[in-house]
Amino acid sequence: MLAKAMQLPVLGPVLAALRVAVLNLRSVLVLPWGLLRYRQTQRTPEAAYQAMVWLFCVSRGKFNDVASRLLARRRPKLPLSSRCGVLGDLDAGRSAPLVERLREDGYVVFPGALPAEACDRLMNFAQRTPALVRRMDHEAVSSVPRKALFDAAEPLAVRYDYDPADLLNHPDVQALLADGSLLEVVQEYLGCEPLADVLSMWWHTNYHTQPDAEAAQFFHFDMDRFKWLKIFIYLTDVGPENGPHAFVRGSHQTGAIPDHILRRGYVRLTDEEVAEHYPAKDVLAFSAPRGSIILEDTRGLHKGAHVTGAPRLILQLQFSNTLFGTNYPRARIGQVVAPELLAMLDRAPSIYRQYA
Ligand SMILES: O=C(O)CCC(=O)C(=O)O
Repeated sequence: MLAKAMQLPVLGPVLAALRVAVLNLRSVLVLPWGLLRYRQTQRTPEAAYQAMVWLFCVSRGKFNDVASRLLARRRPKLPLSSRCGVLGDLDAGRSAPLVERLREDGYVVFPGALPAEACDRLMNFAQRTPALVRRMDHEAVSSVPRKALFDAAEPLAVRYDYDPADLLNHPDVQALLADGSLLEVVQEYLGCEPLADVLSMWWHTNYHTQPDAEAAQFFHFDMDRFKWLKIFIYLTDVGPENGPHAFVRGSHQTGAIPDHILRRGYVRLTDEEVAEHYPAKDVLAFSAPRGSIILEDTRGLHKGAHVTGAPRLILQLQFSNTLFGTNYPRARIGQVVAPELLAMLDRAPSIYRQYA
């Protein structure tokens, strides 16, 4: 009896280690199969996606680094014809310091980089296009429509999402997808020809009195691909009360998220949990005028802060080094109206293969 009791505390760690070993082995076996299936079908089997997330967590990011280096060898960077655009003229190596800051800090902010006219046109689009009403609170409210026009005076939900298919037809979105300065930074950061990936635009409102986990208002890391860069564009002025985007500086780096958080997998973290591990000076919230662009590696911890005042409208583009990972609903460009995108589709159609 005594001998049994003495063994019990040992058994816990042994079983845990055994479980980790089994999951490691399973992931290492499932992943190559998943990559093969992805090549055949352009869809990622769920088990293979879970294996990717697991391997990221147990290796504290090293697995993604190795996979990304291998991918970069297969798809070299493009010779871009223009490196000019919303971030300025990035010719002659001018992107290097930006990429260095992305590697070091995980983000770079360009205040007011998108011209006011483009912000106006996108706001106009948001005001006349029905968006998905996402109450997030799981209440069965049959009176709330699935899609509605956003009304700032009377929001029906904490979040409204625009359909990527609608966004893809907008001339300014098309121009941003083909923007020479964005493509330059993205491909230097990824180290390979980029792939246009998740495209979204959403309102965050003060509909809820508390932050909402499903609306990405708690800290979390993304893990949809091996490597990616997100481009957030504020389309409203954002101050502390409008749900500024928040990021933990440096948390995108390999090994920067502590083991005990990664062991919990893909979870939402409270501000207190984040404060336990990172100095306050590294927990940043970006108040900035409309048109501001934030480039960010959201492998690091980030969130949209809770909105207590006027709603925030944000546009998000993403470029990744593979589309293996989360399967997003397919969306297609209806008509190419931006000359910039027309030119890029001609030069490098593979960048846009998920949309074209
Ligand atoms: O709304 C925000 O600022 C956060 C967005 C976010 O968490 C994400 O895109 O993963």
